[in-house]
Amino acid sequence: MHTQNETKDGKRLDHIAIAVENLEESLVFYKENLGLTLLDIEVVEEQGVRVAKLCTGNTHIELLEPLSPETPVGKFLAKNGPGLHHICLGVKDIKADLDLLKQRNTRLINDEPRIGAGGAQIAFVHPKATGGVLLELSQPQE
Ligand code: CMX
Repeated sequence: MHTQNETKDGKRLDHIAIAVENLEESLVFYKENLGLTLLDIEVVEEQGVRVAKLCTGNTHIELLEPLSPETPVGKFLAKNGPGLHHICLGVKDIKADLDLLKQRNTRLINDEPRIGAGGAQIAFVHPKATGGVLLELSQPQE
């Protein structure tokens, strides 16, 4: 049964991700000044980021610090400076969602799921397909 927090097929807003130059400096605002709880800090080598996960109830905020300037977040920061990087929808069946998007000729960054933070299966949809927002789909680890 679906709840008010998710769609019929189990989609829900999982997180909003913000690109930052330095996690610890950014955490002064989000954790100390705003009072959000820091759940975890994790390095995701494949995506080239160090991720701080902050609890915001049913969803969370992720702060993304690049591991190097050549990574997607490093390039984003060089071009735009810190700011909103992507939104993430939690999904129940990422392969089915990707298949449907492929059938609809949607511009995907990842045709097949990769492993992201927390061991989730993830895939990105190109901002040109979504109205200018980088979109991550994420199927949490069972
Ligand atoms: N949000 C919105 N638009 C974005 C964007 C973002 N985060 N990043 C790039 N764009 C836009 C650019 O503004 C540009 O638009 P215009 O052509 O109108 O100028 C267009 O997309 C292409 O941008 P680019 O800088 O030339 O492209 P890049 O080579 O930097 O690649 C992207 C952009 C999205 C394909 C690349 O960053 C990517 O593959 N991202 C997916 C992986 C990722 O972001 N991983 C980090 C997070 C991992 C995690 O959270 O675990």
